[in-house]
Amino acid sequence: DRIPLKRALISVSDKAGLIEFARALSARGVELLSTGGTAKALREAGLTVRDVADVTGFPEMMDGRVKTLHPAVHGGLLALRDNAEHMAAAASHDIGMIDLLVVNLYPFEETVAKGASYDDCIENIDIGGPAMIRAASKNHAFVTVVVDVQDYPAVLAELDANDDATSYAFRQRQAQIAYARTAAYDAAVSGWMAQAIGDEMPRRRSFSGTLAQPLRYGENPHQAAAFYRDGSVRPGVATARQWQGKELSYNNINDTDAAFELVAEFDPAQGPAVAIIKHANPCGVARGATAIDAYRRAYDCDRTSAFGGIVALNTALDAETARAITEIFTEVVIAPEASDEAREIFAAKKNLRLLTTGGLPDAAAPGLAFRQVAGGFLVQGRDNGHVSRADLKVVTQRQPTAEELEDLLFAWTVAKHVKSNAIVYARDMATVGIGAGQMSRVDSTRIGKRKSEDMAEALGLAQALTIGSSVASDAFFPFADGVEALAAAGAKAVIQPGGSMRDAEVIAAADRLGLAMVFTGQRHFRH
Ligand code: 93A
Repeated sequence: DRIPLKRALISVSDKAGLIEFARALSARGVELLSTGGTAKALREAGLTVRDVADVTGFPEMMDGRVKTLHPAVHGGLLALRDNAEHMAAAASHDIGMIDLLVVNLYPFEETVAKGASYDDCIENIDIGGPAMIRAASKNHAFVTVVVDVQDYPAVLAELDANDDATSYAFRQRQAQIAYARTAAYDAAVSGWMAQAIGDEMPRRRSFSGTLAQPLRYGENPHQAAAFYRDGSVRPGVATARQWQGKELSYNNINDTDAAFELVAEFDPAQGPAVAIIKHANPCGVARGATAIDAYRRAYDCDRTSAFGGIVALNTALDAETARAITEIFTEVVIAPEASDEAREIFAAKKNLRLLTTGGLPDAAAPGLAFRQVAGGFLVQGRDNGHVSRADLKVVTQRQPTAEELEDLLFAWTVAKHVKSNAIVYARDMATVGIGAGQMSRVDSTRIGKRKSEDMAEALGLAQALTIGSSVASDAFFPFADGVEALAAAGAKAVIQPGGSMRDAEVIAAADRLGLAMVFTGQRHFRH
């Protein structure tokens, strides 16, 4: 199964590492064929190379749209070397065999990412490259294919280990990688077109990603895992720069994402916001006059749970906030930026990971969210829902005060990022009690209250901060008991979608208990 490499076709857009690789091939006696730009680069480096145009007998034409789409190329890639008819056909048409194909495609994804025009994106859809990659991969019994600059050293190592030949196992693995690349490429084109058409959920599309990082393990140590990128340039955990600390784990990535997406809801122009996340749920969120103020108030929601948590900021991390964060064990901190001084403070904490993103993602942007089920996966538009003051409908006799309204909207925004059933108590733009992930809404109500009572005791407060608070519920109250439980916790104002069959009973209970209640008309389940 060892196939010696005699002839290589190299056609690459990304010319990184090209010269060294081609020189190493040439030194092993491999004849080089190349397309225009690649051939030029190789010649300039003093290498001997034959033009593909010379092999096909056709010049590259139509702005390069047609350069390698020719039987002299595809016959050389597809012919079965052990099939007499194939070899006779090749001989009669003077088609030489190609043993190694090195292609990296027109940078379609990068062109889209930099916001190029529609026509520019179209022109960057590679046709000849994928055609050759698919041909060479199909014929991996005889042909070696390379689609990634990172694989050049592995090819040379393989040749060194096999007397300038490649093994079947190597070629098969390269073909598998190559098909992953062409599939991802076409998925990117289709996804971009869906976006251009403005169809968020087209009936027929495919999904794909490229490996960002193999992970040590998954949610648990016995699960294999990897992190894939979807090509989006959205500032966040996938595109962040990590300054220090060991590699992020599967759970870290998941929690860091939850933290950053939550703080991105809050416009930094209206002041800093901080979220502390544990197990994908917030255990404290606050806005503040300063970052450290927001951090301390978020921390005071549930100090116990904040230990070993993940902290996200919607503004730059400054030195004093960094110092405060290091007072307890924190796994990850993510922020748009971090000052030099803040980074120095963190440098002493070897286990703390610091990520900066360069900006905040747009919480209102469209996008897709996935969930796996047995036999398939569910796809939906990401929850980019938002309500503002004008959307709210007061349904009780008592109107919420201006402060209550602010806290209601704040709590509502946090509740969107809490697993259902979600109950979020807030005061002065800080959460003071969060009930998450319960099967009964009343239980979430009670948990938020109890946590607030525990904190009041720990902080030596006269009473729990849920007393006088404003509360958000991610979905409607099916019965009046939830509202009664909120009143028992001392809440004064409630925000919820409304729409229950028993809305009238729920509103009557709120009126009887002196609560102000507003409906949003929008639900934020998060399961
Ligand atoms: O426009 S194409 O789809 N038509 C082709 O026939 C073709 N053959 C190779 N683009 C084609 N390529 C691509 O050209 C390769 O995939 C590679 O990305 C690029 C290399 O061009 P150059 O050698 O001129 O820099």
